[in-house]
Amino acid sequence: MNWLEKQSIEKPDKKFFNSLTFKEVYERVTDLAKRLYLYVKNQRRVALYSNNSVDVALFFLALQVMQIEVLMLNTRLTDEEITEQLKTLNIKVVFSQNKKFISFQEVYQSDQKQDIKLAGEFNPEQIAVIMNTSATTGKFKSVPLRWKQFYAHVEASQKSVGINEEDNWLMVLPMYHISGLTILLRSLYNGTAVTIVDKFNEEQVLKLIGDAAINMLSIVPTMLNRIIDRIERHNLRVVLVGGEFIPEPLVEKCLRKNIPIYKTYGMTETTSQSVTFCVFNYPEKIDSVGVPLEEVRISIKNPDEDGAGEVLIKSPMLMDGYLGMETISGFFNTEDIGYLDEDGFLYILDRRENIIISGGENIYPQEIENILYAHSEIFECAVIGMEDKKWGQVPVLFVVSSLNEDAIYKYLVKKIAKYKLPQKIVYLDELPKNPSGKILKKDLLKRYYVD
Ligand code: S0N
Ligand code: MG
Ligand code: MG
Ligand code: MG
Repeated sequence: MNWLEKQSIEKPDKKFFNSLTFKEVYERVTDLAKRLYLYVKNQRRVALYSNNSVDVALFFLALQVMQIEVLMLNTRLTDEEITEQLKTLNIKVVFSQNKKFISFQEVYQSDQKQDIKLAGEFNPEQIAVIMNTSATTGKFKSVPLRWKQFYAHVEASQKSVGINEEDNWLMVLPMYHISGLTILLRSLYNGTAVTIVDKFNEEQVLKLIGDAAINMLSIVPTMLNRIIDRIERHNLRVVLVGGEFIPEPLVEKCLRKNIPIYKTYGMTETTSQSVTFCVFNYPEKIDSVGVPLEEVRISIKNPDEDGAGEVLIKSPMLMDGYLGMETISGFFNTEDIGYLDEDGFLYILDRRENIIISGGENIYPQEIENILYAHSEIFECAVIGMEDKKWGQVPVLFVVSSLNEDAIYKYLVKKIAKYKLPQKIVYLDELPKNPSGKILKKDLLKRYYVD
């Protein structure tokens, strides 16, 4: 029996998400699967394109009981980026919130129902979701997550943050990121409630927190910064914060306001959370990202004299390997730099080289540079992350080019999502290079400080 069927029998009248009970979700999903059959009958893999909604949650679950691989598309991507992802993954069928693809409404209204056999149990080896992550090469990599990774994740996560029958987890992080999707899956496994909102709206989130309607929250620092000063009363049991560097003043504010902040470190490749801790319990470890979840092992590769090196992770939540690439045997190299203290707490000193995290979205300079170099009037370029009050970091472009700013933006805006666009362009006659011709990125920011 799969988790949804089980909860619909054990807790039929309990709220699952928004106004729907577990039994209602089960019935809606079963009905939807029958209507979906004709659309997906020859497909092994389809995509969902949607901001958070009850519909996308229902479609996701229906595709799971049909044992179809689901690519979750980031709705901030441009049409060109989406086309490229669908082509690479050989996906022909996309369901979406709007008419861009096959709309959810169309499927609900279809009267072509097929009686089909649905998954009794989620097969551990079945790929449940695929999420594409940007990569240092400039081309995205596809992370396939199988049910076995989710089985391991929900248990380990539950042990790290506990469970309460009254839990109601606010989903403001997008379901197309692992940070949002795992909220749905943890709650499905735990038999607890989720509140899905379509986008991050400060007033709405503050109201939900203030009314004590929700007690569980996953959030990135960029969002938390926007609301922290205005949180007064609350009933929060766990606030899971991660996805980007977490500034210490933000953590301190949470502590002062009695907000139970759990710092977390994880990524799509590890099915989210790998390392977590409640800062209340270990205020002296405020700088760390926490201790490994059960069955997670952390190892530091080539440590320097201070014990810092590349952070390696091994765990049952770790993906088998990127699609089309080698299977990982043993440890996965996050390429982030960190160290473990004597109590086993992990500290992240530096994110992997060249990654820029803007508002929780990962940006790889190489991707933007490759696109720029494809233009005949861009002679040299380097994209570098700069600290930013609002987004944590933003990309800045250093360029040697005969194009003006407008022309550069016009060229980029069709090709890359808006959050990847350089927030500033600095023109130079030539970029600093080492004797072998490699652009000295670290020098650039220092030498041409921009504010
Ligand atoms: C921060 C968010 C909410 C910002 O979106 P907002 O305010 O809704 O913006 P819009 O109204 O859509 O657009 C306004 C303008 O802002 C630009 N823009 C939007 N987002 C960004 C951005 N990130 N960077 C830069 N610019 C942005 C728009 O383009 C628009 O521009 P103009 O005005 O010019 O048209 C939103 O970005 C957001 O939802 N961010 C969070 C994404 C996220 O979930 N990231 C985490 C990914 N990481 C993981 O999944 C692994 C870690 C993890 O699992 C985890 C993380 C946190 C907590 C828990 C966990 C866990 O382990 O469970
Ligand atoms: Mg991601
Ligand atoms: Mg907004
Ligand atoms: Mg955008």
